[in-house]
Amino acid sequence: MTKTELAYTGIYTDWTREAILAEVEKQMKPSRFQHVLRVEACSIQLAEKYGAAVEACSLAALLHDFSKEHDPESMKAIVLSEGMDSEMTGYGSEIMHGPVGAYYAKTLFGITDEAILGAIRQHTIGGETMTLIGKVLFIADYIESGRAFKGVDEARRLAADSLDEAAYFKIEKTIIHLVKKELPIYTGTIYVYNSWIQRKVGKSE
Ligand code: DGI
Ligand code: FE
Ligand code: FE
Repeated sequence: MTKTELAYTGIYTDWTREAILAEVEKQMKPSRFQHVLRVEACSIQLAEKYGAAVEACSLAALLHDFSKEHDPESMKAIVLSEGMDSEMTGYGSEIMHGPVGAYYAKTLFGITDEAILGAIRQHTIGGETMTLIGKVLFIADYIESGRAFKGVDEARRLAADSLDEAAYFKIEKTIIHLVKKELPIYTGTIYVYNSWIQRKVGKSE
């Protein structure tokens, strides 16, 4: 399936693909919009390989960074009024943009599919449990063709064999990266790391 064949209308949202792209493009600088399109392309490839719902993965990718460049004060207002974890407000837009992006996916784009909303919500830190759609977005955001950090080739190799191995790699490397940069780690990030490492250790016993 090519991207232009994706319609969405009536399946996940009444918005057309063109209208979604136009709205997303308005929210961010051109370089980030290009990142979004690359995440979508990578998500579609992973979805086809692992048997995930292609249109749902495409839609989650297009909307995943919707709020990334929004004013942190407006995001904070949504976090508090929606009863989300207020600790998220202490990390600028980094932690809030996933959950706030999911809020816009629901309220602005009318998406009710919990797998799509959860994928957007969890895309930065992952989750103790993730759906297939959630894992596809989590990995595609990390390995899309424009990413060039040390370790991305290893992540791409892992993703060719196992979404779980790639997800664990991202979770572990993100913690290491944050520690090296002396950045504060959100409690949710540590919680997700603990749940994945416990499962991994459990597996090898
Ligand atoms: O939005 P993107 O840049 O495409 O990617 P993303 O949503 O995965 O965001 C990645 C950023 O979030 C990256 O710079 C690391 C940061 N991040 C993830 N977990 C934490 C965090 N930053 C802090 N300070 N604490 C965290 O726990
Ligand atoms: Fe993001
Ligand atoms: Fe992203």
